[in-house]
Amino acid sequence: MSVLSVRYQGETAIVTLDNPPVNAVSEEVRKGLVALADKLDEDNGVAAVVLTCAGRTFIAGADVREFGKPPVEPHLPDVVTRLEQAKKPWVAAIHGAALGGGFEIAMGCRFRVADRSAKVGLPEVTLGIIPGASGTVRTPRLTGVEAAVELATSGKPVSAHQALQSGVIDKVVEGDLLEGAIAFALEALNHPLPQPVSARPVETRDEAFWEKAKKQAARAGYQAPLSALDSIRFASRHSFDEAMAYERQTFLDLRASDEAAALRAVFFAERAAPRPAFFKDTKPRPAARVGIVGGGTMGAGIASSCLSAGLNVVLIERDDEALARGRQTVERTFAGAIKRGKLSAEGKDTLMSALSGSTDYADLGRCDLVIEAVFEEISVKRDVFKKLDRHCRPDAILATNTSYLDPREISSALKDSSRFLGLHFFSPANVMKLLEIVPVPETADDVLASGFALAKQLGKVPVRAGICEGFIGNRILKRYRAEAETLVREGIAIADIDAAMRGFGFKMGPFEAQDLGGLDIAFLQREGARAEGAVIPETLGDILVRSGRKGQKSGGGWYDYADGDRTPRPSSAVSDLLAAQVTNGPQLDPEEISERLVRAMAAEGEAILTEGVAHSASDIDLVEIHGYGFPRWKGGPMFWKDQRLRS
Ligand code: T1G
Repeated sequence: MSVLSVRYQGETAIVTLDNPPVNAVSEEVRKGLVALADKLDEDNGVAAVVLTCAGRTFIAGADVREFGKPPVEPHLPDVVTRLEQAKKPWVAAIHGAALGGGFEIAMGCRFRVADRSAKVGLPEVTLGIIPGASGTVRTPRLTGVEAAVELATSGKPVSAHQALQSGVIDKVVEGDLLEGAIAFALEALNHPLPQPVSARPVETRDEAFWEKAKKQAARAGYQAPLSALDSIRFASRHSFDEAMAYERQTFLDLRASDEAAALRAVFFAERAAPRPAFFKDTKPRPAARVGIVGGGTMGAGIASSCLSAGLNVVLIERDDEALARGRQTVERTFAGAIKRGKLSAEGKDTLMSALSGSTDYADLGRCDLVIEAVFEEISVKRDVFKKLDRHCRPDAILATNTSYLDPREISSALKDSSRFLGLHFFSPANVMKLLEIVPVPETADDVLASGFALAKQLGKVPVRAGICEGFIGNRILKRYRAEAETLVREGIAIADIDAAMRGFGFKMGPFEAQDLGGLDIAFLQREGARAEGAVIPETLGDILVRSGRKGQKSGGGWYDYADGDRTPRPSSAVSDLLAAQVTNGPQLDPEEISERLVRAMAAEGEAILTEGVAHSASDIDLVEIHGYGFPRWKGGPMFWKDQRLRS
């Protein structure tokens, strides 16, 4: 059964692409489109062609699964040109999203119409490449250089309304899209056809424009956005054909790059994450009403995330004052979203109306799921779960947000641990995409499946983690920090280590990040374990905390901070405090430093895999990317290590 079909309505041919799940442009699609263009050109009964797609979206791009293979003719740029040179005007009827190659095909059509909820965009940079079929050449001719730069370097799609305003599409169709597209095509035949996009002029911009755009594109931290900008710049100063050749070569070079391979791996890992094989056919329990115990930073963040996903939330706190504080934190979160233009005032009111608060656990009686986010102390948590056992429905799922305690010590407080689950959110919980899902041995399959379903509802990236200290993410963080301290002991400067990790792609190095979060959190954990008899050698961080240096909050940690200033300044006081621990070994360059630290992360990842705490290396990479700021374009520590082995 061909993915392309054609039927006729009067003198309009309707070409339908049906290539689930997202009508990606595979070799078959490319060949089919060229064949249809040839056929319809010769059909005298056809005056216009409407290109539409079956399923939930227009063409979402070239088939990314083909990227690892050598390109096969007809190449997509040639398909786009073939449609553009068609004797009859083609009208692209866009619903869902026209992305990458899908947007380029639409630009090959003489006209583009879309329904009001459609989106169009050039997300190629998110895959470490640039458009390879005229996205950086036709777009500036269609919508101007500035809009083209924004589309191609940000990778962010625009709405149908924005696309209409910027001339990317010709009409937003109200009502039936296909009928609207056919009517548009027939009306267009009554007027001279506009020039094909490739024949339209492109404006040139001055150096200041390109310098400013370059600074912006460089902030992404990796190559593709800069290459997309460079290709548009080239297109604004050269002929169409020269620009097409330049874009194509850049595309092919980037497609073979390490960054593109890493971003492709992350793309597919993120899509596989919500549907792990281990519970393929298990039906999750519904979750419409969620209870949250504890309105502190984590509890309020989780509440905001649930409300934003359209869930009803019951927030429980020990007293009215604490409850009011929790509610205020949620309000502030949504007020911030209004400021950023992400939410309307009415939208906020609607979300807040789904939030109820109480100090009485009995008000959790109708909840499908309850998430505990109280102080990280075992006795406090066990008390909470004893109360939940008494007040919640027997089929309600009871979850803990613990990040360090053993979930089995919490679940054993329950009569029925099969309904228990660890749901480890990351702060700020309404922003961070990672959700570590930690079952205990008794956790029922449908309860585990419900954790993954909740992640999908909340737009989170779920990763199943086994039970060990720190699960996957915090365990690797501990190893990363320990290795960073070892480098300090070997005489490598704290600031050099942080600079090396920023150079690698992290927003912050390990020491400045710890100063932001506070050195005392990990210190208190170690002290707690030492008090229970664990033998834990004194860390450099311990030495600093014992001398009152807890990080930014105490005016100094690994760095000094001037009052009200968050700029980390190398500290002679720290050098003095740690002098006895430091031996002056060989200096390392930034690559050697980052290599050393990422290898340590990967080594801990290997141990985690061997112990079965993580199900796959890509799960570990998703944890590091979505929970700990590991640069996406490096693929995660496990992918990075394997790539190094391959090179
Ligand atoms: N190729 C192959 N498979 C794709 C795909 C693609 N482009 N896009 C999605 N899939 C698969 C995905 O792996 C998953 O598969 C299923 O579709 C549903 O995806 C020359 C070279 C379109 C917004 O970067 O952003 O064109 O896991 O879970 O949440 O210039 O998918 O079910 O087996 O994400 O509804 C540019 C990528 C390509 C768009 C839908 N295009 N896709 O989101 O579903 S490069 C993109 C998306 C290019 C040209 C260049 C999203 C979506 P499975 P999903 P969704």
